[in-house]
Amino acid sequence: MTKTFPEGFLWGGAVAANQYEGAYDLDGKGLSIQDVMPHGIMAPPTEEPTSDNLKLEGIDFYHRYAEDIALFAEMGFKVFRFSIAWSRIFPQGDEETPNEAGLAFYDRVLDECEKHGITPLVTISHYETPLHLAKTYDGWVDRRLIGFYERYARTLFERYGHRVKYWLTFNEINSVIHAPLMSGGIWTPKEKLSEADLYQAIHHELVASASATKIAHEVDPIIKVGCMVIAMPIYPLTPDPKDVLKVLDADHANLAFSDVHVRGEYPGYFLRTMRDKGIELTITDEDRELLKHTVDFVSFSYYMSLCESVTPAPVGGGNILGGVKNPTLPESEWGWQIDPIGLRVILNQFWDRWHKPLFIVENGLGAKDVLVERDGVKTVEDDYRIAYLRDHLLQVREAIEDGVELWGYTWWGPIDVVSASTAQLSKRYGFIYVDRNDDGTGTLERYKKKSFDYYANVIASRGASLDG
Ligand code: BGP
Repeated sequence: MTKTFPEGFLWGGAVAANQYEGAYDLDGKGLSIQDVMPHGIMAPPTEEPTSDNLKLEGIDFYHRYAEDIALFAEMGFKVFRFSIAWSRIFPQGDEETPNEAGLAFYDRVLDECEKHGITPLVTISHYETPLHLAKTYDGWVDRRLIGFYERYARTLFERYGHRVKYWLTFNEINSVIHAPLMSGGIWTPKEKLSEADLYQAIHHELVASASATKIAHEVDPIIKVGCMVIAMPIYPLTPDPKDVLKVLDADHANLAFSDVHVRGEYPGYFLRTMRDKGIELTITDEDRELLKHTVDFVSFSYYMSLCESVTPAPVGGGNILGGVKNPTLPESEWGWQIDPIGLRVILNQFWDRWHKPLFIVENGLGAKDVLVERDGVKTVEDDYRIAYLRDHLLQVREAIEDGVELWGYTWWGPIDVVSASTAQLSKRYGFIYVDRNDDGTGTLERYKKKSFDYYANVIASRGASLDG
């Protein structure tokens, strides 16, 4: 029997401003932390923007948005997830009034989405804290960031709330433990950052997220606000109960964020961690009240699973979170282990844990593509990407059969963008190839890959073509 996805399922793709917009200093935009991170998350930032930073120009979506959104529409996208660059709206982050030219740009993007009947899904903060907030306040370590973020979020809801129903507060909020600068705008180098400051920053982000949820619902009750986390099933490497316990600890470290977002208070295991670490968080009564404004849905990125073990074992490659390599799984050219079944596992776990609607807002394969010519047309024969997409969607379909309430699926990087972790363009995810190379050369021309038609067919058949 052919199984299809539900009617109204939101199929689409996801991107982030700093990885594709370019125009880093146009129309009043201020600098963001990404403008001084030319070499990815592990490398220290530079003093000034440098010409080897591919994000400064990105793939020039800022000027080519109409053409790109038309291509998404051609694939049949129902939803387009993008982020707003905070430093386009508040160039320094702490101003009283927003930059009108920045706001107008996103009006134009939304116009194009509406023209094609594509529902926008907007991330308010996706790894692009204004640089001034990072340098002057040490990012989210400073409580004043809550107020700046509230002003920014309110500005967005008031301006776009009538045309944007779905919002995400922070991209992969649980990554801040591992990537304090990229995720928390924390300028203090990771090795010098105290755990007390890190957890206080986390608390500030969680309060800001809840406060934005409250504001959104006040501005327009129809708005749906979601949290966004890295989802990572963690398996014990062996049946040793100590390995299982290690998995529990690792799960808790990841899930604390979404537990607070969904339950409106800190879970007991998190408070215990604070006690064990000797950290006394500053939590006001007002903070506690704000945290009760819980999210409408839980969204997440899924790229891989990992293992945990108490005995030393080879380290897993990966998307920000650490862990042990799974000896049973293949991996991408960047060492990210490929585990479609893990997606079904995590969908079920999340649904069972919270009974909140879920949204897969990132999933994809970063690979080296080779542009070839077929019948006089340039393309990429990316069968590996098609296989990845098919295998994951088949598991998503199973999870829906299991009873999981899932609103949609946005493939990460439907068009090639600059990588978040390595800042390369050669780590390509797109169904659309962009002619730009790691050395900055290239015409920026767009070409459809083989996966372009494949995804279009999947969407048109509501997943029935996956069996073909
Ligand atoms: C997630 C980020 C995205 C995106 C993706 C792929 O962690 O939210 O911004 O980039 O991973 O990662 P990368 O670009 O490092 O391959």
